[in-house]
Amino acid sequence: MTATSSDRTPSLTANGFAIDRSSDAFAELVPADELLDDPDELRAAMADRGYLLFRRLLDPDVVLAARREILLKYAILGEVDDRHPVDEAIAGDGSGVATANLRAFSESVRTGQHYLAVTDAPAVIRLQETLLGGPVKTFDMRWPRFVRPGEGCGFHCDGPYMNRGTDRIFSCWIPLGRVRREEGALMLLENSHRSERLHQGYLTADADRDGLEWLDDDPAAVRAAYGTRWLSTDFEPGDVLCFGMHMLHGALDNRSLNGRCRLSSDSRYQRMDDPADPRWNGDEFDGHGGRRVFYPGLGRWNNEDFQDEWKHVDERGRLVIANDS
Ligand SMILES: O=C(O)CCC(=O)C(=O)O
Repeated sequence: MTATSSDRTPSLTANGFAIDRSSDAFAELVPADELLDDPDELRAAMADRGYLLFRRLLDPDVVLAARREILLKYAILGEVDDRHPVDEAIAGDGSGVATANLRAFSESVRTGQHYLAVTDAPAVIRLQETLLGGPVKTFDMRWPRFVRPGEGCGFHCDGPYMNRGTDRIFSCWIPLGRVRREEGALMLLENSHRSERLHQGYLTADADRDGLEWLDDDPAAVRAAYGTRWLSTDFEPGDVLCFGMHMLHGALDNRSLNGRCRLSSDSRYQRMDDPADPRWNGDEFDGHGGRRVFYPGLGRWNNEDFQDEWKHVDERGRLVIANDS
């Protein structure tokens, strides 16, 4: 029997749950490239769809330089197997993670010059200025994300994590290299930005004060409760996905068959004249507090105490990980 193309399409999961790919449950994100030069249409589309996807908003070479800069650092930890070309991001044994200074590592990754050239690219800043109607700043914290095969991300909105200053903020999810659906692409829940249930409950919370965990991990249950269809796509270097604080999202699991890790970035933008969330802005911002560093993955805790993304370290920056992961 010959294989059909659907036989060869890997199945998609999120948090280990199969994704229903029927047309009323799952669809493609719609690009907004043709709106880029029309500020009113752009703002209207953001209000209507809750997201804007741009293909090749960024120069792919700038993105790929950031990719290489970051993957070389992960290769030092053994997280990338450099018996393959480093740019392929094939997962290594991570043998250096336990003994490395992850505080220094994490800062080095998120302050790399090639990485900053992506998050703060003129095209991204112009887009944000159009959406926000004035001069903008990038949050001082940036979230470069390395996602190993088998890993994903629980469902949440960004609001409760970012909204102590204002909720006039947009997130940009930027693939740092190709990210096919089955390699862990971001997924947004269509129309969730209008969900009254979210607005009356979850979106009034402050993630730290209220000890939020992931909202849920079951994509079908979340879809039924808060939106219409899950939306995702295959991403290429140069693409940018922008969405607001009320959009419910998560990620498809990275199910790469050849061990490819997913590399992407989250960055946030707000008007300069709006108050900034002190968790992520200022000379010595303190994130979720305590002695921890942004180092996503390595286990699943339903994000209790932010552990899926933030890892406790000792005074020398060495990983201190809970035994029950
Ligand atoms: O890239 C991911 O897996 C999740 C990113 C995300 O949802 C976020 O940072 O808010």
